[in-house]
Amino acid sequence: MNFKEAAGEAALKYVKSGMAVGLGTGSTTDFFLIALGREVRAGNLTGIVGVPTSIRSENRAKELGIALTTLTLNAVLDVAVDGADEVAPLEGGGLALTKGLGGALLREKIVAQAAKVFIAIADGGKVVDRIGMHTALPVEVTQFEHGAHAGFFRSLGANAVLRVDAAGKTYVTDNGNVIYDLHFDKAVGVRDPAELEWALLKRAGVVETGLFLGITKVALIARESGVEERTG
Ligand code: A5P
Repeated sequence: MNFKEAAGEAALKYVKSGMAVGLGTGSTTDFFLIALGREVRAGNLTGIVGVPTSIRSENRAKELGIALTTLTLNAVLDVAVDGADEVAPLEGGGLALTKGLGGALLREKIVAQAAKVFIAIADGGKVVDRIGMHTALPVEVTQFEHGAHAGFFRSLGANAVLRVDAAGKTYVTDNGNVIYDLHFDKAVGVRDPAELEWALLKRAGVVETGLFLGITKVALIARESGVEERTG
């Protein structure tokens, strides 16, 4: 079993029959979806309904036999499970995540905020001292005049790169927006993620950031030595 699979399997113990479950996006979460689908089909978990965080996860859940619902019908989820691109301690307590390399950050945050318990699953390679030390921070912005943000992102200390798809075309999210990946100095990372998030969110045109601050109740980190549980 690889680390992503170990993390995905470990999240299963937080799911009980009758729960409404947020279904994340990404290669680690895919192992959780496979495990959840397996238990549902075997009849070990009954009455499970899921809210997917992307069209990709929606299709995957359908393939795996996981029934779906919406936040309109189930405004509060019992639990949500999702991957992360970075996991770091937050100054003052709690956990900070970077998310969105898979492009689903907006729906992921909507679903995470709707969950009583949000669980992040990752392999040990995602653990950092500070956000921004390992990966870029994805920021979803409206297509309208998105080029206008370049100077703003620079003023925040970031080298911002408009995301493109494999064919080199501008990447468009499930919500019809585009993504800028903000690269900070990896040696330093982001000293104050809360301040950065606030600066980004108050800018018109910025729809959401990949910063998940203080949302995570438990991070399941899989390594050679086993799956570590970090509480947020
Ligand atoms: C999707 O938009 C992301 O937030 C993913 O959850 C995150 O990128 C982790 O993906 P992997 O599990 O594929 O590394």
